[in-house]
Amino acid sequence: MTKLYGFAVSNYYNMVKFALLEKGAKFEEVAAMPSQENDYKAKSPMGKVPCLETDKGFLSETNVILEYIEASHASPALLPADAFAAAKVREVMKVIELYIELPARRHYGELFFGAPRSQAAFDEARPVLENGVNALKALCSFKPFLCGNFSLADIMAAHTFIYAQPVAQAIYGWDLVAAVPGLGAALEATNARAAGAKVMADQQAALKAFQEQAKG
Ligand SMILES: N[C@@H](CCC(=O)N[C@@H](CS)C(=O)NCC(=O)O)C(=O)O
Repeated sequence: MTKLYGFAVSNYYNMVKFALLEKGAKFEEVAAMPSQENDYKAKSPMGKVPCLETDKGFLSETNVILEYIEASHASPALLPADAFAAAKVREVMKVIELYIELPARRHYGELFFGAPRSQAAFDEARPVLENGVNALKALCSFKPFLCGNFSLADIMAAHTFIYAQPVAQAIYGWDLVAAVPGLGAALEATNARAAGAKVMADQQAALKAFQEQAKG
């Protein structure tokens, strides 16, 4: 049986879980934290969460796992059949990962773990986020989802903005979602899907437990 390793606070983990649930795939969740121990790195070579155990072996890197899920479960399609349209969805996914998720992630330490502000992160992340937001405005139709029909890009967006929005709000006083007309409604529709609601409920419960544990 397919096994998804990770934890429900991880937004990358939740992207994969969302896709598996959308596909109606049978899978088991295995609790795992990022680790540089050799036994975990045998599964996920960078020691990151998530990784997926399949009947042929392990896979890491969320976009790769999402592509594998799409290729191995035909229905419902989460990428368009047309090659160009599918590439446009992948373009949006790449923009979200490189120019929203990764710059926002530079502030996770400050916002979620009480780390001191990194001035370099403060100065460098905002212009990247601005370009990312502008790219989404240019690339997405929001009719009604990011690229028209529901796709992997919506899954990635939902579990990127879930943390990127509060990060940008707290660090820059900037509402990233409101900055992209149509994005808020698309995210709401994504999170209202049965799979989206299940992932969100699990994420909220895990986040609460995580915050309570952190308080000690
Ligand atoms: N590029 C990786 C990033 C995954 C990632 O950063 N996961 C976080 C948890 S949300 C993690 O494992 N962090 C620990 C680390 O970076 O060592 C992917 O796409 O799966």
